[in-house]
Amino acid sequence: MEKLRQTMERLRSELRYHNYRYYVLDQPSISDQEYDQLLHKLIELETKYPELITADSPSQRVGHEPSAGFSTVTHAEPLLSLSNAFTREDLLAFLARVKRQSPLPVSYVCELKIDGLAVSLDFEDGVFVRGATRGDGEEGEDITANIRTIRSLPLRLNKKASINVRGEVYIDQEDFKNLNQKRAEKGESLFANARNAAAGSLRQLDPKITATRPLQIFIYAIGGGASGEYATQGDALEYIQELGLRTNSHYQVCRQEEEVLEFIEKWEEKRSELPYEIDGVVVKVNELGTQLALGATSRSPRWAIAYKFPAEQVVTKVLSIEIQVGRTGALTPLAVLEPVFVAGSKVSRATLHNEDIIKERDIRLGDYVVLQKAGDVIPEIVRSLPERRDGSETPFQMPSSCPSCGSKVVRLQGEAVTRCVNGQCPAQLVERLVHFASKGALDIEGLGPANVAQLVAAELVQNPADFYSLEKKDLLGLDRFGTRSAENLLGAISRSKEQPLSRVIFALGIRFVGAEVAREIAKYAGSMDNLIKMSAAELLEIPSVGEKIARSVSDYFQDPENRKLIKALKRAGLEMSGGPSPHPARILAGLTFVITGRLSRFTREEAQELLRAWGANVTANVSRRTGYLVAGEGGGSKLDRALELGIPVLSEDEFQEFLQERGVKLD
Ligand code: 1X8
Repeated sequence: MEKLRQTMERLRSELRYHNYRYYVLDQPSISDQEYDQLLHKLIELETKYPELITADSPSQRVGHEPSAGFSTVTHAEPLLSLSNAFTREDLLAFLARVKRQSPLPVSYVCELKIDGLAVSLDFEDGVFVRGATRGDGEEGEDITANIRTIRSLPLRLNKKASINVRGEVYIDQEDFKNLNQKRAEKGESLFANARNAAAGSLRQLDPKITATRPLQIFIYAIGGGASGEYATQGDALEYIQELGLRTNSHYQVCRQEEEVLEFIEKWEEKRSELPYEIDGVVVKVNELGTQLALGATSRSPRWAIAYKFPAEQVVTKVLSIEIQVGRTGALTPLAVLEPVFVAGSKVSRATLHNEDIIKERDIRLGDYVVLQKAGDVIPEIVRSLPERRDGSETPFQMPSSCPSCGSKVVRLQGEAVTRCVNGQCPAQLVERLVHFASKGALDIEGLGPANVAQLVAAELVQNPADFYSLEKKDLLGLDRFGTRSAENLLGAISRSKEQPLSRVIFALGIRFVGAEVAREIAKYAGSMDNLIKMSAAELLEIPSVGEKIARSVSDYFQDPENRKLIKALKRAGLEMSGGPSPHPARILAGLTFVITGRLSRFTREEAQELLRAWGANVTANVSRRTGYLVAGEGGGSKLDRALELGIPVLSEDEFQEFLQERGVKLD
């Protein structure tokens, strides 16, 4: 048995070596037939002696069972996105800032920006154990079984390292074309571009299907920053290669800024010679110590930038202009185009933003226009081609009434947006409800535009809280709903009650409150009850909340309709908590104080400021809602009123003790 085990391990070792030569180095040293013979010998032995199969055997790339769904993985270290540079000026500004902020001389590494999907991979003692998508950067999906099928990823490293690496999964252009051709022959739907094909393949629940897709991978970084093995990104790339992982060979260490610019120019010209799509160049600070010193914002590292190649442009025709009504009532004109391929995908619609932009770009119905698309960016109409007009083109006119509800629309002075201001407008309601249920919000699968529109039309849902009182019989009366789909939807709705506060805040669709700001607000407020009570001034204390946001949030919660909605959501059983713990500075949140009389240790104003800084409310008059009265020397009517209402009264000494007990620092 031991001899057999050794034989099998020798076969595996040989196969690993040839895999490496073929997929990583692109320098095979045996023929495909010889490789197949080795693999078959191994599989034969493994079939006979299944107890001798190891998880990292080259035969074990395809898992056995399709899974029901992907589980969530929390990244040990967030996967940040890169900030973008679209022009030479953007890039020079980045280089200048780095130079200014760096303690030591800087060199750079330029790498190709692969147009694929970012993944995070974990190895334990040198064995591949987990692969995850980037997700929102904090949490991704566990796609280990699918990643295992990628031949250019060794399942075992050359060292017994326990490390996390990051890379990009992609499909070569040629492979993508063949894949689509095969799909066309089988009557299957086609992928719009290589990136979508790679994304779709990684999202397969059955790894057997993923295994048939020509996925490849480049590894470009090691998680956790510096280690004894390398002190620069250039060295890290070499170390990644030493581990047996596949890196992209077209990188360059640049000591001069001029070299960075030359690298970019060179690849902008030569990009079409590569077998895969790139959408730019990543420029990184080479020295890991300097990377650490520069740090990162909440979104992206300050030591790297993605220089995006200029957008691709094509000419197409505007067939008509439709009007969309958004959740805030904004009327957005949308150009319906003669379909064209641009930057790897088919485009048949493009937003025209608003009336002024259409005028500025002089876009008329029937015009030929220049359409531009850069990588993953939304396609845009840049200008019209007046020289190609034949006189049949007609200028665009913003409608004077809402295409959904027919009420008059308004455009305020100084604003570019035309709005339907009917709060009951069904199109707005549908959009608000769809937003509430969307992926970044309460994430209720099954509540897309079509189903929500049905629910609104059937008058089953008038506000988001109504989702929670839907019953199976309500759904069974709708199009495309059977017992199974109705139960699934009700399950998804019910599960959404556990979503954290931050998602609920985002889901409400408060103007100017995106997912990121919602997270900050949730962290600070700690609970919906606290948030409702916060004044605009208090909201302003939250990092990343400025005047505009603070006013919008406080206006939102002053509106009785909105308060009713929050109450209804609470009654429906939404937890609206469970998010990150409250901001340490808000340990007095929810408490209301009144201060009266003269204090000796601080002035009344100082005491007020202190309390507010730690999250408490301070009001002028004692009422049933007052939590504590702080009474200094000579308190009069307020003291009487507090005693009458049974509200606790604190002397100045007691007040200080009270604060200290709760961890409020007094200096
Ligand atoms: C994204 C990408 C990076 C690299 C190549 N391709 C990408 N798509 C690289 O560093 N070589 S880095 C990156 C990111 O950090 N978001």
